Amino acid sequence: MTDIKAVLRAQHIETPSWAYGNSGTRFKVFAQKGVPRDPYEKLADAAQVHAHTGIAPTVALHIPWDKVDDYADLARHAREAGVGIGAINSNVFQDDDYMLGSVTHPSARVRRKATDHLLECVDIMDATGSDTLKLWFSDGINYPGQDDIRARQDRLAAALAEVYERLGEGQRFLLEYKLFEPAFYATDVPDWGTAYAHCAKLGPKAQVVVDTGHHAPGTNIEFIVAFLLREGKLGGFDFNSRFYADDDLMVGAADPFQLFRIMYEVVRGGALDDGRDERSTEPAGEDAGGAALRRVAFMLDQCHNIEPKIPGQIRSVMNVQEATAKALLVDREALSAAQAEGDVLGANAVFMDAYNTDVRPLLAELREEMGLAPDPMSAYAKSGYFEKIAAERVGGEQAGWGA
Ligand code: RM4
Ligand code: MN
Repeated sequence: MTDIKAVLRAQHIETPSWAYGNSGTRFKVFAQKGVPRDPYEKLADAAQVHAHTGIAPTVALHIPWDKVDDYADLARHAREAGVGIGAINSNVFQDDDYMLGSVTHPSARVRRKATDHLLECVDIMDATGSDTLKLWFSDGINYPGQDDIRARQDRLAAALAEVYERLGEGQRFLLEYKLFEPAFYATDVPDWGTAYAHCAKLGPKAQVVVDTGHHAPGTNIEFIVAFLLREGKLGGFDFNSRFYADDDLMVGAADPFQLFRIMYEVVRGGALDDGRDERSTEPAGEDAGGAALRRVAFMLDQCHNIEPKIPGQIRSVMNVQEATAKALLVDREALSAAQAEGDVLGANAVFMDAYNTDVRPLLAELREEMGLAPDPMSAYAKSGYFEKIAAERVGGEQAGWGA
């Protein structure tokens, strides 16, 4: 139990700056009270999530949504608020030039522009001390014959190679895949195999990120996790959940059992043991290189359309924490013994026993040991923070995703 608590205490879940702004579906984005108007206010909100959960010490940025004049100043502000800057997310999907793609676009001029943006994101990593660049490409085609599928892979490979070369010591990029949308016929990075192949060719600083919402229904995501971990190519997660297509609902809301199965493979693959010292909110030092490459980043990638945002993030962090605690409770010795004996039902029972354990008392105890309130949701509600931001953040333009 002490061991489990030590691992849980060191867990690090990164929240996304865009979760604090107004976002949602393609059809309507509902404005909420108290929503941040700039990246500084987003970081202040993220700091609340960390203050109440104790395990969300970093925040991912999305460029240009979080563009500021002085990134070092933003990083300083984050540190003062009690959090650090996490992954830098690039955005090559919201410019008119990208209608037919970004790095895979048929025009060399557009490809140059997109690649330059990715390089600019590495500059921002340098300025903020971030060690991780996250690449998601909406690139693809809607109609058979629209463009050459193979040539687009060549263009993608060329852009990735250029970004890879630009990465400094201790920096890496994570390549994200998504089955479909916005491209409806052929997406250029549609699955983990494509992402893996590009990363494998480039080297250790290129790793795959698994966005749990980006698979076909019925896909065995934990298998992908086990496989990538075995290959040393799992760079991180974008956690969210979905009932149909990519909906960016709160992680663990749609299928807590799937989240448990994923976290079990994470535990089994040793991915919670590495990079514990990475919880620091200080920028990564020169010597942090190896640790950055070994670390699996547990990031949330969610939008809160109808639910309040800060509590939505708190709930999500707690969902990952609960799944992790259950995964850690799996009696690995008993499981291995049952597996070795071919005891199908016995092995399954060991697995299910852990899943069916109520870990909430354990987590409440852990939080108290960490000097936190046992229930982060009610602690946040009672803190008065929401009333404060709702009163203060009047006027100005609320942050959104600019779609
Ligand atoms: C994409 C993808 C990226 C995220 C954007 C907002 O579907 O999941 O990770 O940055 O959405
Ligand atoms: Mn994502």
